[in-house]
Amino acid sequence: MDVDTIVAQAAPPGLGGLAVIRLSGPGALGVLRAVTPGAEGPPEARRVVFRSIVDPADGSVIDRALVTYFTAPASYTGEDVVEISCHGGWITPRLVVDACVRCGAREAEAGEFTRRAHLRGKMDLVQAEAVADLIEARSGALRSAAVHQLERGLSERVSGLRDRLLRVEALLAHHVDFPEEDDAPVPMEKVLEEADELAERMAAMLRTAPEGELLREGALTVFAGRPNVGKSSLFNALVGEERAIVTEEAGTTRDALEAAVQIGGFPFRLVDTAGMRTPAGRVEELGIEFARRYLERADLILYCVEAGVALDDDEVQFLETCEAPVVLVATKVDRAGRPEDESAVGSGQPGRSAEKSSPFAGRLSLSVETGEGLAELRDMLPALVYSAVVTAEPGTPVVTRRRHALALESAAAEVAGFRKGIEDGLPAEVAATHLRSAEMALEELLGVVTTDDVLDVVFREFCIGK
Ligand SMILES: Nc1nc2c(ncn2[C@@H]2O[C@H](COP(=O)(O)OP(=O)(O)OP(=O)(O)O)[C@@H](O)[C@H]2O)c(=O)[nH]1
Ligand SMILES: [Mg+2]
Repeated sequence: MDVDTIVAQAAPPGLGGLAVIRLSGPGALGVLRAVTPGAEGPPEARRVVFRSIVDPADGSVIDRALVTYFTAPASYTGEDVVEISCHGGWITPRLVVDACVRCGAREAEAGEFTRRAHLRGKMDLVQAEAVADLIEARSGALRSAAVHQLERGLSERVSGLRDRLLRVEALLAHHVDFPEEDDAPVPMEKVLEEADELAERMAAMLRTAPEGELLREGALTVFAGRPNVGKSSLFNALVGEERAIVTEEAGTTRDALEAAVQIGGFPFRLVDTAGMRTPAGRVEELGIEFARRYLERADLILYCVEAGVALDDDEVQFLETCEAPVVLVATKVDRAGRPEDESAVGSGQPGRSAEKSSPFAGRLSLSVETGEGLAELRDMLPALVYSAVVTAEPGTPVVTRRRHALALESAAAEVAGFRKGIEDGLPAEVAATHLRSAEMALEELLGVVTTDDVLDVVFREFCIGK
């Protein structure tokens, strides 16, 4: 276990009324006393006291601050912790940290406080990851998934899976070798039934995984269509500011332009691209090439076409090759007749998903000029990308990390392996090794058993002071 005392600024450096400097480790109180030499006696635990923080190098006062002392194990890290709330800004917090270092503390590495909290049993690994997600969340959806995870929502589900696994093992044991006093052995069908239910629970959790990972990055949403149809105008409208240049000339956009936005609480990365046509020059050609590359990676495509104008054969052909779901957007509806009059794009109900036979995940008409249809588009987008998250039963934890998905996948594969083993006539004791491997995968996920490598990967992405 760590025995040294670490210190870091818990809020990012910069202008702000307050800064919090956190110390953790057995020497926390000693460091505090060294930087507050005038104070009488140690502060009472969990009571805020007012102290002058002194530079041990020359005895000068750095700042006057509020200090709280938390005794182990009732603290964030489970160690002795001191929190110093001093004035914010560029210099003062840094001087306080330096003073603590001079008095024997070591500057903390990224994520070290939370890592210690995990190692001292204050939170499991999944909760520790939630701390990072909560801090980094740029959308309401990731924030609420993180809070749920911090409150042990995911941990409890995973522990529940582990309990069920143990139950399958216990049933199996009774099947193989039932004690005299029991009425009869457990039939194998009963064991397999339980295993199947367990597998289904794992599958249900895994269903949110692809979308859960998107919550952390944002869904790549690419605007495409012929030049001049109004892609950049729509991009600007959704971003909420004039980011892309808009002109009446075809071929205005040359580069791909990206912006991160939140729509209905969900994160999207919008990408405006060059309009597709036979390029007029090298720059435009490159722009179109860029657009193609984005389209290949897209999670969602907004294909724009002017209201009243039919899609031509090239466009239909192009849309057939798109792997991502496509929303057909009829633009500039203020100029055209009503959507009912349109030949190509007006056949669906605006703002509603098209019927199943349609190649489009959705279609609607809008005008950036009048704002018509924009709210419908915003309403439509989250469900198109995040349907598993949106429709998941309330309380179902969202699997937001690759690490979780991999562990669940491997556990599910082991349960399937167990079933297959039994079907293939393997002795039950041999097939049962799959169940133990599944258990291991779940324990690794929770951090019941972890190697330093796993911890390094998890905590590497934390910021200093967490
Ligand atoms: N009346 C009306 N005009 C619009 C609307 N949306 C865009 N326009 C106009 O259509 C022209 C082209 O708009 P852009 O947003 O630059 O179109 P684009 O698809 O990005 O064009 P390129 O970048 O050249 O491919 C501009 O003159 C816009 O003002 C709309 O909803 N109504
Ligand atoms: Mg443009």
